[in-house]
Amino acid sequence: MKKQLLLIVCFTILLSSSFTVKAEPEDIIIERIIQERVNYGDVLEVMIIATNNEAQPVNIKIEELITGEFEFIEPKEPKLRAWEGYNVSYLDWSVTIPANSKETIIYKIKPLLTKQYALSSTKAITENGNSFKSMPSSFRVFCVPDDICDTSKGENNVYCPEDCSTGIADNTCDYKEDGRCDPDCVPEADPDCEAKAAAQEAEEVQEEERKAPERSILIFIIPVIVVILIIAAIVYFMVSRKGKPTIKK
Ligand SMILES: [Ca+2]
Ligand SMILES: [Ca+2]
Repeated sequence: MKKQLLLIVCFTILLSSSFTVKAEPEDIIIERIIQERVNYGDVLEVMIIATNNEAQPVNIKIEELITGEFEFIEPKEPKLRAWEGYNVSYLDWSVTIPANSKETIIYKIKPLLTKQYALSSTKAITENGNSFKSMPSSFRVFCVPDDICDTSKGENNVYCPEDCSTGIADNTCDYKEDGRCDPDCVPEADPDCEAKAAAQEAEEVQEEERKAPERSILIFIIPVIVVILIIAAIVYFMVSRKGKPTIKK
């Protein structure tokens, strides 16, 4: 009986120790810190903080997918991975974080468009296979006004109203009633396009009505000309037959 009890105690200790080795979600915390507002042309500094709350060091691989319009500043080049026919840019780091301490990673990228960007979660995986991730982040790149609406910088009426007025071709339908039919909108999306389409339709109807009498005259004249031509052909045929000399036997 004593032997059995000893075995159960040993098994329980072994089982609980195997669980304590495994990192629980609260043992490793991954955070990403970025500025939420940057100006066009600015370099964005991204800080990843990995916190190890375990009583022992942990080896961890951190990975950051960076999709979108960016220039890599530090490091200069991302790594590339094929994914569903595309090359996806990413950065990764392998770090050992001592017990109850933090590790900070910094990288720098330059956003190439004036718009709202979103970054997916930073992912981390320990050598035991436990995975962790940060919250996703977003930030906005503000335009630096220069009186030129430059769509190659992503400027449009939404993200750069200082340079881009409503109703212009800026790859954004702005839906506004400003007397200009936005070429980026489907006709029903912009009230000005609807008005323009209605005016165009009315003009087409007027044009049709103007052409209608001309068409009815043509409908009358063409058959008359055809009949005259047929009669002329018959007369010509008969006259030409009469004019032929007859041979007497
Ligand atoms: Ca501009
Ligand atoms: Ca537009």
